[in-house]
Amino acid sequence: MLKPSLVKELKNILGPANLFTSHEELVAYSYDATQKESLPWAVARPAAAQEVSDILVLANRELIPVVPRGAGTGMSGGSVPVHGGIVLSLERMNKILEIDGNDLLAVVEPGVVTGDFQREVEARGLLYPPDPASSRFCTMGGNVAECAGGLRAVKYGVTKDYVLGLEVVLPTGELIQTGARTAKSVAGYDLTRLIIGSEGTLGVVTKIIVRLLPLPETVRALSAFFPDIEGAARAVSGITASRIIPRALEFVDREALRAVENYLKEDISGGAAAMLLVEVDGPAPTTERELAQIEAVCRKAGAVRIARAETDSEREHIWKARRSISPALYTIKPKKMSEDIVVPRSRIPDILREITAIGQKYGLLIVNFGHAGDGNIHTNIMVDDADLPKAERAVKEIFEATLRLKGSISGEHGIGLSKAAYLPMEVGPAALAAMKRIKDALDPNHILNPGKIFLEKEATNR
Ligand code: 2HG
Ligand code: ZN
Repeated sequence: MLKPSLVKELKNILGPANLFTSHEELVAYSYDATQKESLPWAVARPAAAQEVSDILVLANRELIPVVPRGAGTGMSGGSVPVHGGIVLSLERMNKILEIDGNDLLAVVEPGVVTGDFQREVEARGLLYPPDPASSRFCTMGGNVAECAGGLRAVKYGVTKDYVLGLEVVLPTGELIQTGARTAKSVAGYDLTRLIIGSEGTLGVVTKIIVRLLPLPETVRALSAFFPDIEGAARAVSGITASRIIPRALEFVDREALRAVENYLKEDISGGAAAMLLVEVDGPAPTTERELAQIEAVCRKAGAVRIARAETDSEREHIWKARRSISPALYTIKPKKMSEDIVVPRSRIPDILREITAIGQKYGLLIVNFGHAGDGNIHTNIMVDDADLPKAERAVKEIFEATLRLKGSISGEHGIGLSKAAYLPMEVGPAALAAMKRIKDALDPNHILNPGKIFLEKEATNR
């Protein structure tokens, strides 16, 4: 609960309409896509960096937690206010400030919806490549906080590869500019990279300068269906072995296919056990040649059916099915533990074998899909409440297997609450201590997004 005097002070900063304190409003900002929830004491909706700064100064004075929030689509609990406090929703800071086709950059506020931004730049013949599966809802600020990856990372990289600079309010209230509007800049420590992926624990991003690319001349896609997951894995290796880098290379296993078919009430796969979705872009002769090569590789790997998307609407249809997997999985079980392990691409068959064995050992249904081209697999353990303890043990074993294969426990969703217990397994004590010293230096009172990334107690808060 906030003291009435603080409510008054916050209303003075924000204007009375932009501070929410009613129970219904607090519930609406209490959760993210992990289904974890915790009520904040208040929700602040600033319209400017100065308001963000004033709130952080007040929060430091009063030692109140502040939790930055985009659209709440996060997959690791990053925006869940586990210690209460103020949720700082950036939803009103939603302007595209500039799109510069000469310098190939854009400047946006954090609350801009990523998909809206992609459409705006595409209308000007430009491309913003990062493309999280939730692009219709997620925001650019949330993408920066988590260093979102998504569907096109295999060719184009992830959010950090497109951010040139940031405006950030530090936890203590100072406003800083990081990076520059240039293709290069090595002036001092790279604070841009430090803030990207820091999950709202080191600063509140109030402006983002991103790099753009020319829009590719053509985009072509196909789906390929396999009688087993091994065939799909062989095709993934075959495609990269033919020196083609598609802009998307996604795989979907049997359970995920069935879930999405039920959800969309449509037979997509004709009963296949695995599907690959492949998209290439570039000049027309190149994409035509690459598509034919990919078809040949898929056939050789055992594909039973290959369907080219001949029109833009067919292509959108394929991607709609892919983007629907995450919500569709809730038709199987009420809860899912969404992991986003990543292994060197060549180790995908090994990790899938290990995951199957772990699922069998614990009698758990584990669904796998995702960014095969990146080695980034969305391993979803489907559970009822009663399954949670054994699912937790299964997750630990999956992470151990991932690290043995020289992978990482999170490719794109971040550590947040879900993986805080496991971060030490990957980074070790010295790196963990260095990370904590950075946190202490920038946020001496630990008011900004407390309880995230670093474990506070033994339980994992899942
Ligand atoms: C995706 O690629 C998202 O669809 C969500 O990263 C993954 O639900 C998931 O596990
Ligand atoms: Zn993903």
